[in-house]
Amino acid sequence: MVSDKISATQAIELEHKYGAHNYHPLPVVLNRGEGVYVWDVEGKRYYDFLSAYSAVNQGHCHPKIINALKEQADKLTLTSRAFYNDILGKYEQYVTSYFGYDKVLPMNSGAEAVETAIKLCRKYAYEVKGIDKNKAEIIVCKNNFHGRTTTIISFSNDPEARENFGPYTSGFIKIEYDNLKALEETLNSSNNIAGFLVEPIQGEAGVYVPSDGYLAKAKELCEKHNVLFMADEVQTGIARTGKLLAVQYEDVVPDILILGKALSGGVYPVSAVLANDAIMDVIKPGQHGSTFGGNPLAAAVAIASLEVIKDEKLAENAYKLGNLFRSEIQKLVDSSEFLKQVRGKGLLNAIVINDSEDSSTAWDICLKLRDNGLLAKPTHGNIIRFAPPLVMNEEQLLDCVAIIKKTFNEFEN
Ligand code: IF1
Repeated sequence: MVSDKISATQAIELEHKYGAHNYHPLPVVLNRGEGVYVWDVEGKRYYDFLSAYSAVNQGHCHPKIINALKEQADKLTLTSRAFYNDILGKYEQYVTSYFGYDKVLPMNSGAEAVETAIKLCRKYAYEVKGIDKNKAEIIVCKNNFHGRTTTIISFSNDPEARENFGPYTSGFIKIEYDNLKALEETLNSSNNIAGFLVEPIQGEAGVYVPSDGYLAKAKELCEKHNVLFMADEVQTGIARTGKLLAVQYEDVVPDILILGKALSGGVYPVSAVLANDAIMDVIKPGQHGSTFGGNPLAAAVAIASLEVIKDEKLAENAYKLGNLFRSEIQKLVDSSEFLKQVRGKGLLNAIVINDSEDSSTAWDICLKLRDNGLLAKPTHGNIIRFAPPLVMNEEQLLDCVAIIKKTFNEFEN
């Protein structure tokens, strides 16, 4: 049954009838992926410019990662953490030395990793810093996106993400993103601040890159106030923005680093929280965990995924192609009334259309891009995110720029 062929219409109808309506996908039904390409059920090929929200940085079905998955799947998939297994420790050693931390706490989804960071930060605040019980506060930024759990949406300001999901978790202070004065004032306003949780680039907000120096100065302010700096690199991490981590543009070393998505090359849900012993050691047996966190399949897949990033110099490639993409699109922006701006870092970019935020223009453009062989998704009515797999080459990127150019031209006239 699983292997039976179905048409695009059937596939869409099945999802619509039997699946919760918590998404509004672009109408395209995919059944194969390889590198920068995906194919629909009719065999039409597309450039993937979403990369599953930056999870597929290493390209679809990377042979090295798939082999690691298959080999491990034949041997051992899950032990739970009730027992040891022979690969988790190797992965922990690999990932901690890769990112330069003493310890890792393995989880599965990005949201779980963010939850883990919040719990770790609070526990450290009570047990090491000495904040009074239940008084700890964490500073977060407006327009953040950190996931979908009840606690995380408690500090979102997106009405869709929040409405009618209350009561909400308390203990969070929202400040403006990219505003050091707001951070400093909030840090000065209370002795109960435990941490600052921030995305190095705000993805969902529309690929909003903060001012140069913001992250470095924010880290400095946190240090001064003995407040943990927590970087959510779930989307920006693992070479997406042209460095292994986006915080490396400003030589910032977060106290707590949160990773997910491309940690597995999009092959399997793998997330992680990294910290040094002084922080991580506050978590003792029984205090946090997950049945699947750190399972053997995840460990094997994550090692292979991180090796691919280094072996294929994907951060360097994302840096180079990102500059090319923005300079090519900037030419379009300069010559068009229809386009407002291109912004981003590495291969995490957005094009802002000259229309209102609640317009359907970005959606309509994405439908046309699809017809022209390129898949992207709007982040707002007038913003489209462009984030291809990092294994793209220059020729392919220029081909994509031509598709984008042709599509925009169809709209202008
Ligand atoms: C969806 C956006 C991307 C994230 C950051 C944690 C998580 C995410 C910085 C949670 C997840 C996703 C999930 C995806 C849409 C999406 C997204 F549009 F909302 F902003 F990537 F661009 N921190 N981001 O970006 O990770 O629990 O999902 O593994 O469908 O909701 P998760």
